[in-house]
Amino acid sequence: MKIQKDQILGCNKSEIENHKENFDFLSHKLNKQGHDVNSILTMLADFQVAIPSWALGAGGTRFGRFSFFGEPSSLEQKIEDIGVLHSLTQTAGGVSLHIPWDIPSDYNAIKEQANILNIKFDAVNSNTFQDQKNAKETYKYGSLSNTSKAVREQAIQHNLEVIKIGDKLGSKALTVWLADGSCFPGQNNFQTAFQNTQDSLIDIYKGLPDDWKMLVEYKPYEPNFYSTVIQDWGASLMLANGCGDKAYTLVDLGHHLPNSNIEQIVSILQLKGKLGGFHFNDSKYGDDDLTVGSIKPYALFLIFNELVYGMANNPQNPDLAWMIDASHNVKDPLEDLIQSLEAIQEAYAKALLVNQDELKAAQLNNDVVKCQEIIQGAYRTDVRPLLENARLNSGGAISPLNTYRTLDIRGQLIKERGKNTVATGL
Ligand code: AOS
Ligand code: ZN
Ligand code: ZN
Repeated sequence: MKIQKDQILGCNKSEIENHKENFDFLSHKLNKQGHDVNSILTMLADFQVAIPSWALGAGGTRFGRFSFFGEPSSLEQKIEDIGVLHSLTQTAGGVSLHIPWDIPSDYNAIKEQANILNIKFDAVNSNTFQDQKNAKETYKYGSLSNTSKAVREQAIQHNLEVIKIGDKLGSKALTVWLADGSCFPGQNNFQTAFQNTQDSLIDIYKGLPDDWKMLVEYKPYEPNFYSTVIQDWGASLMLANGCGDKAYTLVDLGHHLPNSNIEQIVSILQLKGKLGGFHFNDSKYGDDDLTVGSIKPYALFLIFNELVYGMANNPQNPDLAWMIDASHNVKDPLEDLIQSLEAIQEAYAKALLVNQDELKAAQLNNDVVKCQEIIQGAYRTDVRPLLENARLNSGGAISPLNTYRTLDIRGQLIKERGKNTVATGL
């Protein structure tokens, strides 16, 4: 499955007149306000988000999984799907693999395929939350934090193996997310579990190539429901600091207790040069992994506002690894990812419209009302014509979703792969 350039051009034809009208109106208005529309368009075009291999099939819950037709069942097919997303949106320029779900059988072939599609291998994810076939030790009571040295050693070796696999593909980061924790008070000694985790991470860190990063993801609960070893950004930051300069905190939007001020967390981590990666999704209750921007788009914008500020003012913080971490049951996964990518670009574009000089002046005057007006003025702008234009300039679709449907991509995938496919992964 590959979308040809002229198929996209064909679909753009019916949208171009409308687009031009909306874009001219908006860019005229923004230029008058003193914005540099061209540089905003370049920034939008440069902003690339990695797609995780496990988001391309239907997700599931512990109550069941309803598969979606024409899902990818091999790594090649997953990359093919990301290729489709990338040609339409021009924003999905990366893939994030999960080992062992995505071990390549032929490294050169997979690299060449990704290269042709202009997709780079982003952070690789290790998996010590499931027991693997023929594994000697079990992760039932934890992996890097386990009281058994043999279990910890197995988990460390797995992470080192993941680094090796990623290295062969050109990845530059390892993401560590642990399910480690406890379900009942008294089950674990918090201090021992934390110390074991730190020591294990240091052992993994020693195997990190010089130009790699280690991203430590936190999460307050699930699958353990009393305590999680790396429960919050504080725990993650302590562990990263305990490892060294190449270790960073990774923020996943769904991994916070209700009403946490996530924008403040990302802001301070950037100030300290310790924000390494970011997982996008949305949620109403917990780690719901819903489509980005589907529940709390204003919160997403406020987070982007801090990210934009940090990217402009915190050279001490490295470039971030951006990834969509969403997965669910009810939508065509590719349509869902198109919606997520759109929501990300939309929040980013709005954040780029915040006039930082004016905001600073209003802050210094303690003009609280003006501060809010500036922030909300940017948020209320309909920036979609900017997104359309950025895509158009890079050869993408004015409307990725309409084009996806007009070209009947899902229908073609079903023809190629069959109806009752099951994706590998969760
Ligand atoms: C789990 O809740 C985390 O969000 C992980 O980043 C990720 O979803 C997991 O590693 C996928 O299997
Ligand atoms: Zn995540
Ligand atoms: Zn999660």
